[in-house]
Amino acid sequence: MTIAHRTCPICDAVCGLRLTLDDAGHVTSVKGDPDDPFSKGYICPKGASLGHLDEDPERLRVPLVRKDGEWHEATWEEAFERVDEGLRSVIEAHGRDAVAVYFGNPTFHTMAGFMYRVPLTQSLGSRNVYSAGTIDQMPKHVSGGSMFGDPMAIAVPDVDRTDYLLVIGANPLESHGSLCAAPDFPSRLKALRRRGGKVVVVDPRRTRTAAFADEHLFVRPGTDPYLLLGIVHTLFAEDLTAVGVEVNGLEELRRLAEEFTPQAAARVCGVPAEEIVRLARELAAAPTAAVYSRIGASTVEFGTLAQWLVDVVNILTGNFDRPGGVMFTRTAALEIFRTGQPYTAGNWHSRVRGLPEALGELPVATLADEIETPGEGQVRAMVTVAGNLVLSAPNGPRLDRAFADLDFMVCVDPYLNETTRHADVILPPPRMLQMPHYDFLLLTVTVRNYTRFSPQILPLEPGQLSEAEIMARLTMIAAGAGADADPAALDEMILGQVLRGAAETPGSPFEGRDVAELRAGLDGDSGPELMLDAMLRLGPYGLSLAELRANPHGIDLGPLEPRVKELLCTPSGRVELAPPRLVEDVARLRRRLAVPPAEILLIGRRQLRSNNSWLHNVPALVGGSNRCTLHVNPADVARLGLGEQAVVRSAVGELVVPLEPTETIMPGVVSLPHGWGHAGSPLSVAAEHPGVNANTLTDESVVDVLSGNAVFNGVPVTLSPTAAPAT
Ligand SMILES: Nc1nc2c(c(=O)[nH]1)N[C@H]1C(S)=C(S)[C@@H](COP(=O)(O)OP(=O)(O)OC[C@H]3O[C@@H](n4cnc5c(=O)[nH]c(N)nc54)[C@H](O)[C@@H]3O)O[C@H]1N2
Ligand SMILES: Nc1nc2c(c(=O)[nH]1)N[C@H]1C(S)=C(S)[C@@H](COP(=O)(O)OP(=O)(O)OC[C@H]3O[C@@H](n4cnc5c(=O)[nH]c(N)nc54)[C@H](O)[C@@H]3O)O[C@H]1N2
Ligand code: SF4
Ligand SMILES: [Mo]
Repeated sequence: MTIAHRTCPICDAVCGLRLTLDDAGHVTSVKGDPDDPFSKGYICPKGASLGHLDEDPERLRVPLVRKDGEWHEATWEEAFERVDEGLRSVIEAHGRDAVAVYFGNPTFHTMAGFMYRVPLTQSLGSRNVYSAGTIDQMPKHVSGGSMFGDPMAIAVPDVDRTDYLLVIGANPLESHGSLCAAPDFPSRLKALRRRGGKVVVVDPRRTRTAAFADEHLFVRPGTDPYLLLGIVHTLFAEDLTAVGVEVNGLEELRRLAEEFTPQAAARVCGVPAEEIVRLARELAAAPTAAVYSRIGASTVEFGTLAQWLVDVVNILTGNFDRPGGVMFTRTAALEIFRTGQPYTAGNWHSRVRGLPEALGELPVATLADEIETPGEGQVRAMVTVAGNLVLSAPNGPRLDRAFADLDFMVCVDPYLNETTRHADVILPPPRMLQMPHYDFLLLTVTVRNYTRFSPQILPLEPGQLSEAEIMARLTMIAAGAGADADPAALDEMILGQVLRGAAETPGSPFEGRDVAELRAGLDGDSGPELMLDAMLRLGPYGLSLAELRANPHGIDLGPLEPRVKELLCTPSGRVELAPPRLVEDVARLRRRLAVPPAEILLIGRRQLRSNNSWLHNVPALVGGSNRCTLHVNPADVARLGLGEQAVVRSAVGELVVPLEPTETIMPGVVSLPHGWGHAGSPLSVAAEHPGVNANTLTDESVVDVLSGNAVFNGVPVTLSPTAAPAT
């Protein structure tokens, strides 16, 4: 029997786990790690199932290669040769832009994903770079980039010290938090209320978080910017502003908000005018307050405006960059990547629809256009890493058809699923417990400064490849170095760049040092570990991998401290309250007022035992309450004469779905979870609990214009009765 400690890699809460393994390497129990100073023993049902997930007998153990429509198990050499041939022939015939790459959500939860995403992108040399960013949080990056100059500057609510938390379009009691890593959100919110604080939730559904809160207000999907402008209007009108940082654009903001009176906002968003006024007054009066917002106000038509206005309200009420308000984490490893270069957006545009680049990426909402539309630069090959776009992207079924037409596709993924079934080659990473783990990115948004490294628990089997080696070899192939290039050479190149950069940077702990000597002093068993060691040593706490190994439960690095002055890199050196592109987009918001609202709007929802599309093959996580049903208000069921199921139609598709009538959703709104739609899947448990693909209904032609982000919430649909069995 062995006891091992490890951070849970599934969601953003970074809980510490305590695993027990038998001599054969089977996980016999998973508990929360009581000695983790951040998560203090908390665990959710997904973390508790980590052993089952990791040992899923249907995970791929060797590469799969498709020949004449049939899957064959292959050696790594055969698989990489096939990848080399496939990518080379597309690049030779059609150029580098003909290869698109997608980095899915788990890329941002693995060490290999963090380390090789940029090198792989650079070696592909294609403009067709996509990631989960544009089906999730790109609006936050664009608004942060525009206001603070740094698109990675994301302020997190200081939930442990705030007196007032306004949650707009997030459900942390089921999602466990996002762009805000706070393990055991329930206890943190309970503590907030125990110390006399208040929690208010704005959501078209009375979610678990809303039911827990002191107050819940229903809002019409997609209308949060009107609500927020109503709050801004009130703060100015009642002289309640208390700006504590240096800003530009205060007067312009005041003028902009003039027409959005609480009464005008109320007509659109459905929150009564007196409630909007009260929210503004309460935010201003609370000793400290934080507005926190996620998917419900990000994957919407005005996502960037919503995310901007959230920070505007935090700034106007004096709650920005101060304890109890919203604050910036100081990370142990990632500070060296803050470039100090002001952010620019829309540096190029997508070929077919002319959508803007953001953070070096194009919007997932236009990937199908780029594959289907002939001409110079048409996408003919696809590389996916940790993504299942057929279920995750807007109008997933269109991508399903588009992927079938590609000349070549390679997927780095442990499963043969709805997306990877189109691949010519699937390269499976090893089990999670066979990889070291460090949350480079999630640790940039923790509500306390904290760090924790998890060493690899189980060895690789003979001949098995780590995810780092898979990514490195893919990168070398993309760079034209061939199928048998040595991945260690790439690691040395990347490490050399980092060390050289540090040696040349004035004030860096490595300034003026010899690169070879620095390299010899690094500690780690793999490229990503060596990289982590370098980054920790260069970081503000002067840590090292050895120190992290010596503290297997993690290290508390103290409460968040004000630091906007260090991060700010706008050309003006001030926080921009009224960035021109955002101000311009308010015109679109104004025009929207003239468009009559749809009768029924579709939104999504997350379920406690799901995580996007990939946990449905674990028996303990499917069934019971974890079902793919449409939440609909009983008044709508009666009005439309619906039975146990209904036909839901949108501009792009239709579905037959089982209904779950519930008063917890506002009339005129229906909610369907995403990540389902496993009918016919080779994954046997998932196929028994298929559900339907919510993204059959979401419309890829509608995006948040500024960020190109997909719209999953506020999709116009119609509902009608059906007698046919649910599909
Ligand atoms: N309608 C609707 N659609 C949505 C959303 C919504 O709210 N509504 N939410 C969106 C959001 S926020 C997100 S982040 C996206 C997520 O969408 P995707 O980025 O497509 O991610 P997943 O669906 O989680 O698919 C993850 C894939 O990674 C594989 N995988 C798991 N672990 C590993 C690993 O360690 N290494 C590798 N290489 N692969 C691994 C899994 O097998 C699976 O194929 O979905 C989006 N889609
Ligand atoms: N259990 C579980 N946890 C997860 C995931 C999962 O799939 N399952 N996915 C992970 C990922 S990738 C992410 S990005 C995070 C997301 O984390 P969250 O954003 O907290 O997750 P959601 O449950 O999508 O919360 C969005 C809320 O917005 C509401 N909403 C919808 N439309 C609107 C609107 O127009 N306005 C307002 N104000 N509210 C609206 C929805 O009803 C929902 O309650 O969760 C992560 N954690
Ligand atoms: S809340 Fe997230 S990180 Fe914590 S145990 Fe559950 S899935 Fe893992
Ligand atoms: Mo996400």
